Amino acid sequence: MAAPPGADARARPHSGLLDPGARELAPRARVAPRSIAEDRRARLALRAAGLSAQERALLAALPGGLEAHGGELWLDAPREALAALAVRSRAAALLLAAHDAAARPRDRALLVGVLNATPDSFSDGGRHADPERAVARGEELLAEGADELDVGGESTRPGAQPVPAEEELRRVLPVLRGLLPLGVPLSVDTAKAEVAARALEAGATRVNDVTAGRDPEMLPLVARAGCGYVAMHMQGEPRTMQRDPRYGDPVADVLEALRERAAAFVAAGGDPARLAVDPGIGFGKRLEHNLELLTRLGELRSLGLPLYVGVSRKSFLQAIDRRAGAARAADAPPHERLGGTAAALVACVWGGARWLRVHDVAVMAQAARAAEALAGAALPTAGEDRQSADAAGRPDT
Ligand code: HH2
Repeated sequence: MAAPPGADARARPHSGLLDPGARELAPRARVAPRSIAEDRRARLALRAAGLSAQERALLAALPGGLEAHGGELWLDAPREALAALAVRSRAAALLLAAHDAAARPRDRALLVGVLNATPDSFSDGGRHADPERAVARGEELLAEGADELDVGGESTRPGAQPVPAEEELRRVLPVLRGLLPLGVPLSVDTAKAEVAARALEAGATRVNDVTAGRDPEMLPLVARAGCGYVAMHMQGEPRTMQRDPRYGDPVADVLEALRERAAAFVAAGGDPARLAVDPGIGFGKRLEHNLELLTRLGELRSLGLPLYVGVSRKSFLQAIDRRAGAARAADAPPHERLGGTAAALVACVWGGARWLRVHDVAVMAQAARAAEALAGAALPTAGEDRQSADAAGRPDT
């Protein structure tokens, strides 16, 4: 059996369990980073007293199985095996929840403010086409609590036509230069290496690429520059991507595509510590694909890379309203999709997203903080749990 839960120096204490049952059963869940990134094993210390003989036999039969240590049992099993068992065993389902909650990052999610210097973006097209107005909007986003600003000069909305590099540069460079004195990290939302190179010279420190490196010059460029890079998944291209997107299992397919792009980034000489991956909500995806990705976001963390997600104001939120027969909400323009965006953001936070790309920073910062608190509030840290167990006079095992 591998090192006991909690004995691994790299292990982190858990936080954010949602189900008190899981907390009862596995009060000392630990997830070592390598167990997420590499072997995906669930290593948990659990209370023997919380298990029936039947449940104990089921768990003991898992590869790796159970080992008794004093009054505790240590489980060390592949997460997938635990997930398969969770279908028919409540204890396994609770342990799975404990593992997944422990696998969530403890750092707060960071907010990326969207700044589109375009005439045709789906929700704010034309509003910041003038560089002065775009910079003023950037200042507002910063005041609202943005941790980074993402400046784009080409819309990627469904049906959008590509824009020549010179035009994209004409749109983004003055905005980046105007924002530089604010001292906030800047990213450029572009799929063109030429635009990325000039934007980096102008002060951007990250490239947000919705094509994850389809321009053959992009990955070598970002590797040479040593800048941050967001590799986003998109099926097809913006002009046609929503015509008939298809997947086997959208989560497995997106995971494999992102794994391949991450490997290409590293092969080009990129530093994995500068890489984030994005499932590309709404990019060549139907409503059910988007929902599947958002509700199973945590599975993408098996790549061991920070997740970057954009749900803000997107049309899948309108599709949800349409499906629910909420005619009034379904007719709302994108900038009124605040409630849907906030709800989707909760799923992102609970799924472990590190970066949240949003238009409405103040409201979404509030939603993100609340989502974090709600996840954490249901589960004190291991130390607090021990204290509360002691205070209640309950045995600790
Ligand atoms: N979504 C949009 C644009 N860029 N980048 C990443 N990494 N993830 C996203 O989900 C994402 C993105 C679309 O939103 P917006 O920029 O508001 O619209 P438009 O492309 O029409 O300018």
